Amino acid sequence: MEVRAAGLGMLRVVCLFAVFDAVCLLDSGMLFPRESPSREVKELNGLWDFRADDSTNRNQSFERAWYKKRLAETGPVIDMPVPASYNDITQDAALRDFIGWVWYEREVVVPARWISDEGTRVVLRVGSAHYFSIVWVNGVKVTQHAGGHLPFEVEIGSLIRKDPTTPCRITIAVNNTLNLDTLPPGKIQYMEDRTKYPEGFFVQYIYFDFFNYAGIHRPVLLYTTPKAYVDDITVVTDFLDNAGLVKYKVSVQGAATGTISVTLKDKDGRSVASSSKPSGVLKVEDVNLWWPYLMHENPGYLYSMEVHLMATDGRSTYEDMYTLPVGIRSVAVTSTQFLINDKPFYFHGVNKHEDSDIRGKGFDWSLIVKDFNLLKWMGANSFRTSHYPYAEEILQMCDRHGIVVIDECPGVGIKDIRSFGNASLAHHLDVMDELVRRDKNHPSVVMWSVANEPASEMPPAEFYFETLIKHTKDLDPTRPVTYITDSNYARDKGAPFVDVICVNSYFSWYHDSGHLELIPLQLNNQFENWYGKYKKPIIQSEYGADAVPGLHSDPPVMFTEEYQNIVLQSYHSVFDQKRKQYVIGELIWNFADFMTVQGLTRVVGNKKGVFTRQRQPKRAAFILKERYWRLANETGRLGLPPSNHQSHCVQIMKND
Ligand code: GCB
Repeated sequence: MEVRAAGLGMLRVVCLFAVFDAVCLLDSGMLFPRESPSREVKELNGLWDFRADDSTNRNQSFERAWYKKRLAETGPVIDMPVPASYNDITQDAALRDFIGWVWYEREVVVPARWISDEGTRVVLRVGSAHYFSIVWVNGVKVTQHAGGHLPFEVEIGSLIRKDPTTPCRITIAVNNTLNLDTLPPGKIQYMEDRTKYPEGFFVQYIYFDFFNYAGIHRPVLLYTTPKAYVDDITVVTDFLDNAGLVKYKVSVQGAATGTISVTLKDKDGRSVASSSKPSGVLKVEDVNLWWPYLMHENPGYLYSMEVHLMATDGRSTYEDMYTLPVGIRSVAVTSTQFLINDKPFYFHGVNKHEDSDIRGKGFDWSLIVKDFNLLKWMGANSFRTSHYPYAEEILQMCDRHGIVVIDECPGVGIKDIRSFGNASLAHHLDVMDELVRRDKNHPSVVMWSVANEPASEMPPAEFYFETLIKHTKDLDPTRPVTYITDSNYARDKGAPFVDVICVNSYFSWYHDSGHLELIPLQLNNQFENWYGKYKKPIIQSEYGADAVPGLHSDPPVMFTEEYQNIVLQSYHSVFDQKRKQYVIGELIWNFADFMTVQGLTRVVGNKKGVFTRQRQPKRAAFILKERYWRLANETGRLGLPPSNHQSHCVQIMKND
């Protein structure tokens, strides 16, 4: 490891840790549910009863209180898998395009011991449900949540103990309606012209380019903790010479007094540091830093922080254990560089979506693992969670594989001036609270993105983004903050507040369609203008072109694979000049084709993927693969060849 001037390094560590308490501002935790000797997890994934409220006023389900009885007693129900979007599960176009309340219900057998043991908390957790959710247990409302991409949970132990003989009936109503204050924003319009539209006909306008999939998208589970429990852990890491430093804080709920022990273990289970205080700094000699994929021969190194609590509430003693994976690394930004562990990091990666056939935005391990295999195959070292927070399990994969993440909140499509008002801003601040609380401990997350392509030239954008970015930095002063712009450098109102300029542009596609020859000139000017004005490092956060797989033409025309390739290559030649100066990354739009609303510019979805929606490569995937491995060799200090494994084992179909 490079030895830094001791004075300077120490100063940075002191500064970093001085601001640490800010990361602990939020009063309750949202630790990922993990099993431990003191905690059990019961997944409620599988088939739930499902019914959409398609009444004309979209409110009959509440008028008739569907939550009070079994859903099947209110009318016909169908099987609905959880997690999954409901839209593409049936053959019914009305359900695919449904706007309003849908109802999910499931009866759960709760282990008797969870019920009989008063010292056990039983927590119901929903990984995410899009967009607004209300939850009842045995007909009693227990919680509600606004926002489609972050988890919410509620303790239900006392409720299920009231009548231990009845099964635990969980009802979740989910509404995908978007309005000007939701994130993302949308607008409902009722059509009044009776010569064209029947009574009650309305449309949901959205200002973003992906299908507004809805339903319960991530796992639902019950988990237990003891009555006194580890509620939250915050870690901030750095290093000095070859010692790793882990500043931590453990918060406890349910007991006024207790003892805590914290042990940091390496990959082999050896204790490398420990403490008996609820907060402090753990020092790790000969540290294995967390490095990005292709930047080090041992990327994604994770320690395990085992937190052990013994607490008493006066009557009983409780013991809780929680283990948090910890990656030790630093992040910093200069006017021309993005530094991870003090080394320049170049983002060569992708933008993604949570999107696939049939399951829509539903969580699916097979898809996740396939995507990681594709990312690693193509030599991608990073992605942006365009345009909303992804499942936490995906971030855990990033931690383990060393894939660097720009973590984006669902602030996509803020285009209407009314979406810059106080109510929208207040909700946006809340969503950032939830996002930082959930993702603050992931080493893979190196930057927050608070929005995508807002109308940042509108006058209220200045106050809006100043407030939002300052708030995010107050929550987490250890990571840079950005938003993604497509605005002109001279008109953009939020850029003074970001740490890194992230620009989307589609030269020769949305502007000067067909004129590939203009890309170098326009892209060069884009970079020079932004850097000239702001002197901040720049990421090309989106670029690309639609290609219908198998469509060919030479000379290239739009929508062919050849056209997509020339767009990519023309951008790359400019990136290669500018990355020697201040361009710190390039993220292709998009990793894979994805579904959108129907419209004149979309042929069964957005086709800018370098993979198809079924994850088969277009020609562009090979161009990126060749480039990313070359970049890894140049910028990642590894000298790795692209792996071209040939399989020697084939399956042969016998015809005779
Ligand atoms: C963008 C948006 C992204 C779209 C993309 C496109 O600028 O950020 O959501 O899908 O362009 O293909 O139009």
